[in-house]
Amino acid sequence: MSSLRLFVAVLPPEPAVQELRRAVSALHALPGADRLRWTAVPNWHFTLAFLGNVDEELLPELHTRLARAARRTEPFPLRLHGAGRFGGRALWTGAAGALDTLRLLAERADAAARRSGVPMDEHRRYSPHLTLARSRTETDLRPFAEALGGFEGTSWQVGEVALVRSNLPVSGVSGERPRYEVHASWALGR
Ligand code: 2AM
Repeated sequence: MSSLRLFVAVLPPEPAVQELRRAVSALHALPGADRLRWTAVPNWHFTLAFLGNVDEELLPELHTRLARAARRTEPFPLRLHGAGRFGGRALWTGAAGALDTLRLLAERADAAARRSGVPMDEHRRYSPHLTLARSRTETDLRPFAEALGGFEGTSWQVGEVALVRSNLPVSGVSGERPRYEVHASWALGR
């Protein structure tokens, strides 16, 4: 049976992406920046739930349940905020604003996936972040996190949740990044 690699995400709107892009471009000049794998700007997102490979036959139920999760959640304010890192492996920007609602939406997306039959066995504790760069080896990311630490984006109203398909690179070309495409999206609230 064929399957799709999927995750549920909040996508920042273009003005927020451009603010972040300007802030991140300053990091590219720091020592060691060229040894990091920077995520592609059009791919920037906040993951709510990572589904992994989902059998195609589960999709109708998944769509119905995610639509319901979206409908039950009112639009909420969010902004890009500061920087952090997962050890020496990943650099990210965080979120501020109605984080309780973001978490609630993440829980609802997770529950929607489980109830649709997605095993959700790669579950991680939810920690809102937008990954900016990754490193294959343990790297000191502190200078990058410090340089971006004061970043505050303009708040926007999250009005939509997206189911995103991740197409992993098949070429084997080192450094090639996954391609993401929005598979479906639903408006929040009624
Ligand atoms: P990351 O940015 O921290 O790597 C697409 O891969 C998205 O799903 C990314 O945001 C990635 O988080 C997230 N992701 C990948 N594997 C995951 C997992 N096992 N659990 C939770 N999120 C995951």
